[in-house]
Amino acid sequence: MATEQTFIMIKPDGVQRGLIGEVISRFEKKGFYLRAMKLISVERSFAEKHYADLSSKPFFGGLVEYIVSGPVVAMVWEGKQVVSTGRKLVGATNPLAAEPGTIRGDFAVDIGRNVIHGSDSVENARKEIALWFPEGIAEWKSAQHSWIY
Ligand code: RTP
Repeated sequence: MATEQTFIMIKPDGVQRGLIGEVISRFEKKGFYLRAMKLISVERSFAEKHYADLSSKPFFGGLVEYIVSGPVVAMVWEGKQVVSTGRKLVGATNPLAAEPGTIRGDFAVDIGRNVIHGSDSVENARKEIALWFPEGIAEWKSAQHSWIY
């Protein structure tokens, strides 16, 4: 099973509601490594680029408004199969359909305020990491690595 990287973003509602620590804690406790993180507000054009695949959807305008409505936490997490497993930790897009125990299942009710984003494929993770971290990511390895693998 390959070591992967995924892009995780705590959306503006998650930041405003004080869920940053909760999200980080869940990924850390699972055994994934935080490789990069920043709190930033993004421009409309940047949010449109991130969600370009959804530009034809009727909710696109509202989605972009939502993402630019406050700061977000952009993160890169690393580990075995972290892309698909990260999506499991995040939960279904519609929080009412998301299982309890997932982040959306535990902390959200509205699809338009669903707290968190997670890359849906290794290829999209690569693109999103390049978009959000054009400065690159510092090399390091956790001292706990051998206790998890
Ligand atoms: P994300 O990209 O944010 O991780 O979400 P996702 O893969 O689970 O879902 P996706 O279909 O890519 O949708 C992106 C975000 O758009 C908002 N959305 N609103 N019907 C609606 O009003 C609707 N559908 C989607 C959600 O914030 C979703 O996370």
